[in-house]
Amino acid sequence: VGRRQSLIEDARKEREAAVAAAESGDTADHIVFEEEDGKAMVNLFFRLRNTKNSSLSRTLKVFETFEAKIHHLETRPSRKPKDTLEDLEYFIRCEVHLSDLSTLISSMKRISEDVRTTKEEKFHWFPKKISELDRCHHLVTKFDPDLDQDHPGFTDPIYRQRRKQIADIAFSYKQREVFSTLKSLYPTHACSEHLEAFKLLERHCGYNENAIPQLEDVSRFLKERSGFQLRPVAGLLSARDFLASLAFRVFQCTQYIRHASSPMHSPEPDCVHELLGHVPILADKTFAQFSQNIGLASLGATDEEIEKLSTLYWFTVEFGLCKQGGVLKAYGAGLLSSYGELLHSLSGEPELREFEPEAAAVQPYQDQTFQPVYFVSESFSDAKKKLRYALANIKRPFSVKFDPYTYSIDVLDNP
Ligand code: HBI
Ligand code: NLE
Ligand code: FE
Repeated sequence: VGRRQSLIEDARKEREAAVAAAESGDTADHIVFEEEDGKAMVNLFFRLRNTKNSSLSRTLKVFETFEAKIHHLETRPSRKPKDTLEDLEYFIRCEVHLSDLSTLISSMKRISEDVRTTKEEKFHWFPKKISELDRCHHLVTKFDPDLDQDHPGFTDPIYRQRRKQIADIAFSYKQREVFSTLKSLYPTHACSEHLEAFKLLERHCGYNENAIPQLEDVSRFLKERSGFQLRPVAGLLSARDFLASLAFRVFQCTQYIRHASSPMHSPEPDCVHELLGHVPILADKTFAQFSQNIGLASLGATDEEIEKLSTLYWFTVEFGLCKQGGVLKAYGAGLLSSYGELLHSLSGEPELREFEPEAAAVQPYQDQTFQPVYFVSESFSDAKKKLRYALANIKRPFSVKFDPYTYSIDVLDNP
């Protein structure tokens, strides 16, 4: 109890010193910490008169706007001689990005009085990398149709709504960091088939960090290389439907992109996953055949078999590893589209097993986070051979054959 008491006492003294420093506008020791990501802990002191225009909720909106995380807030009656007991002084300790700090302070000065901070910047934050332009988004609100009564669109709610939508898109624009981050890992982590196709996609299909290529262009490329084509799909399909399309060498491609808050891992497929993970590998003829074989085996299969086939698909097409020149590489699309899991899979930490279709088909898997187990194939042809044996064991009262001339499935009754 004694120790706890003295910790509380220390914390109180520290806070009082911070309030006093903020109050006097003392600019010594102003940044308590500045992390790599450009955030700083800031003490702010201000006064709110008890009038209609100044309210704490309005003030807190400012903090919300700049995503300043409030760690501590305290109030006391104002000490100004003319103020009443209802006029309050505030002390706020918050974490804010340095690029937002000066705008936060000037906004505060507009709606409250006596704003002082221990963090007056010595020099202004400025962007040092092109991606930091994402933080240079502070608007001059002078002509904002929502705020300026003289704006020609002020009385037109539909116009203002449209402007807001356009503004939201601009605010959430992030430089496409996923592409360049993943690309930097491929030379050491991706199998040679992926690397080769990726180069061609950069050269011929507009793969680059500033744009998402068109489905049509990528589909044309794939069709020339391996006969696979792409078609758009709105989200995660049932395993049965998804596998059926593989039988026709059709790959269903999602059209949306992962949420910007988690660029390095998405639990569901998105266009990053399809374009950087699946497409390059699907350009390989052996792998294309492997994928189509799983698809053909799924046609008319029982629910139990579909479950096994999709697990098999999971540990090969999505999360497969292979050996190349004695070195482990990734060929699974779920690895090649996730920076985090790509590193994890080859880190030596997870368990690795030799690829055996029977074992892989019943191995429990993770679709929320990284896999604890990966299967390693000797090569695509080896995996294809093993798969063929395993698929031959699935008994159906009919057999199927894909006719590449008519793009249709021939069904043959088994005697
Ligand atoms: N649906 N759209 C889409 N994309 C996939 O990659 C996908 C799917 N449904 C199921 C699935 N993948 C696999 O996990 C297996 O169940 C076949
Ligand atoms: N985890 C993968 C990624 O982040 O790209 C997607 C997996 C889809 C099965
Ligand atoms: Fe996938």
